[in-house]
Amino acid sequence: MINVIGLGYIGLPTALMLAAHGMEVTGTDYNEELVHTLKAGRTTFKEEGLEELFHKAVESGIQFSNQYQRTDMYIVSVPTPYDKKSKKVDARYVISAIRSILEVCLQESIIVIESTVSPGTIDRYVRPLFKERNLVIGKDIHIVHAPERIIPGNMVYELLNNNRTIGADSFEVGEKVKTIYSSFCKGEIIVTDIRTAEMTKVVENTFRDINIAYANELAKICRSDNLDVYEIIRIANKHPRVNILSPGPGVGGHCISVDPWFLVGDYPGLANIILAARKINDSMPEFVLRRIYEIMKENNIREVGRVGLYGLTYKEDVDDVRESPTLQLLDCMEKHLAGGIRVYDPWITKDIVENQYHNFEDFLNDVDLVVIMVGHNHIKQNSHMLDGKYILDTRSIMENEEIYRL
Ligand code: SAJ
Repeated sequence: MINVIGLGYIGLPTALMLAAHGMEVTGTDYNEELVHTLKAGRTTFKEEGLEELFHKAVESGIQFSNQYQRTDMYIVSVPTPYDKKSKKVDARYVISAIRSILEVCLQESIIVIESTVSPGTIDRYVRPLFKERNLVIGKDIHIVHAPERIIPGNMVYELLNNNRTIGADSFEVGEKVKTIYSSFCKGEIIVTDIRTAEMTKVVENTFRDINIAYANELAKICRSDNLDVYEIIRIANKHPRVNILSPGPGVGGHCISVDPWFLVGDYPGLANIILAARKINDSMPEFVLRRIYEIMKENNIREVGRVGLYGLTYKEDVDDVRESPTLQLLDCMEKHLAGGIRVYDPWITKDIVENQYHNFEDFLNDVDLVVIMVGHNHIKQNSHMLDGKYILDTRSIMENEEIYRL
């Protein structure tokens, strides 16, 4: 039996996928409410194809529990936040999950860590936990790192089709874990050592952060010289070896805006482009704020209360608000003691910020300037409702020529 620890954005789809492909699976989470919801037959977040997968897994007998199970195979997918000051990975949830596993696991268990960790974390924080208990690694217990790679919004497809990396101390254990993932994964599965797997994952997300930063820096340069960055990127991308990403209001999500900091924190003085990229992406919400003030001035909009931010999530068509550019922008406004801006997101039903609306029409009635922070399908389908409003489109999703862009 496989015990999946942590039933969040990664753990839940992974547990469901394994169960739906014939594995005996128990999903464990310490959040009682979450386990209760799953046991009652409801999923805990929205994601394309998740509902269907959930039903398949339930039919195949998946169990949910608050308890760690006595078995010989664990997959750990708990959060790995970073310490905002030191920029280093905060491995406390991984450590406590492993401690709890060691209380109950069978001899020769394999513990797979899917959570993203910075290079060296397993050596520094995980191996000592085994030594504390006089467990011989490679004999009494095995540790594996199989970093997740799926993108929110397309998780189910990517779980099935992405290539994967498995880091293990021995080829045999790596191959054993590969067999389990092969039950559903159609992509190539590469077995390597643990430090390489740790580094690879962080490097992938940093690559994307740097590329987004380039697009964002171009947006700033073009704005300063009155050039159309979108047209320039469109033309440049016709070159066979150029693929510039899209500028935006900042980088959010729990991965790309976090993982590069691990490299900055662990390799001070060496991670220079990486640090610069982080700073550029983190400066974007403030850049948007300055654009808002410019547009207000130009159009005689006197009150911030007549401005509305559309979108609270970190990207389109997901309900995840972690590190979202809109939240960063609201933070930035608070620092400047500016309040009163209106906010609406069709994907967020809970009240999480001040002046948040749950009805699109009410929101539109109260504002003159709509700032599109997220390109949800909802706004694309309802773009006609914005007629007569000033629009700042930070994602460049609207066709209309007359609107403001970054
Ligand atoms: N963004 C831009 N411009 C772009 C692309 C993205 O501003 O051209 C913004 C998005 O709006 C968002 C942020 O960047 O705020 C990140 O979004 P994303 O869609 O690029 O990535 P995530 O964070 O949803 O998922 C990433 C993926 N990693 C890579 O693409 C290298 C995913 O494969 C990983 O599994 C995930 O991080 C993770 O968990 O590490």
